Amino acid sequence: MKILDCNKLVFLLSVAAAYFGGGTGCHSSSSTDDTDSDSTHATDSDTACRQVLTATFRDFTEAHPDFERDDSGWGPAVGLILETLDEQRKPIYNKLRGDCKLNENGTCPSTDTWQNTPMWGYQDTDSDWQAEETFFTWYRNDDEIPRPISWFTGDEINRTIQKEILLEPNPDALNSLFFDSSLFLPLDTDEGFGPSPENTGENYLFTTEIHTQFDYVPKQVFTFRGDDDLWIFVNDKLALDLGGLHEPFEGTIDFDALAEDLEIVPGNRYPMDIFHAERHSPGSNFRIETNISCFVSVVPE
Ligand SMILES: [Ca+2]
Ligand SMILES: [Ca+2]
Repeated sequence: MKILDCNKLVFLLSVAAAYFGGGTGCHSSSSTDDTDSDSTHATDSDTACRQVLTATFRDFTEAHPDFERDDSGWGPAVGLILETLDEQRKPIYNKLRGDCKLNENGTCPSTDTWQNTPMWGYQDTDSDWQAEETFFTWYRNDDEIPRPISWFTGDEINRTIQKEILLEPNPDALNSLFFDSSLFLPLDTDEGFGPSPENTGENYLFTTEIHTQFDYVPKQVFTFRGDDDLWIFVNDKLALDLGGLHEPFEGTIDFDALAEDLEIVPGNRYPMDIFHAERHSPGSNFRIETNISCFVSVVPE
């Protein structure tokens, strides 16, 4: 599969719809990309079916205890969140530790000893995150986070920036869209908190929140590969669970195979809610491949 370098990735600032080609997360521009993005997006409205995912990025630094945390080096931790969304369409912390930590084969080791044991918050230094109250901040704006908080000494926990991720036609597959970055740094060094960790010179440590809708037709699939945490909800039900700090990992939603569980029927439009976190430098991989032809953005109020 072709891997595009950073300059092939186009992020479009949704807060300035007339602006294309800048703020790409890359450090130089590409005239070819500018042509592609203009032809695809210049006349689209926010509610149209588009080959774009509108993303809310929240920038963090290692001052947050869940970011640049010691990494166990294993695969995803399944079951860190519950299998439904809360009333604000945010993921819900699982007070148990979840089902298992996947191995490199994508299976749960039978000898796993931490299955469904309670999380102990601050005492649990080996867990993938610190506590329910720290996870609460991942997908909420700084001014939505109640104060005071005991575990953070700075003024701002996060800074929110909205951008768009352009899905491009996949040159290796018919009727397929993709986005691929092996250095996924959508926030420039002059955005958010700037370089973090500072010694990397790049802006790692951020979360990605996407709310969209799609029209379900048979044989659709959606594949994600990346690090770190990634959860996808379809029709308000957890459809892909790659949570936790981990190496790049891949998972696929086969909508037909999951149709009964997700309670979806061809011919109808359903919500898809995507939650990602880049929580440890230096790796940041983010790859989407799907034969869903377009998405209807649901921009948060
Ligand atoms: Ca950061
Ligand atoms: Ca990472």
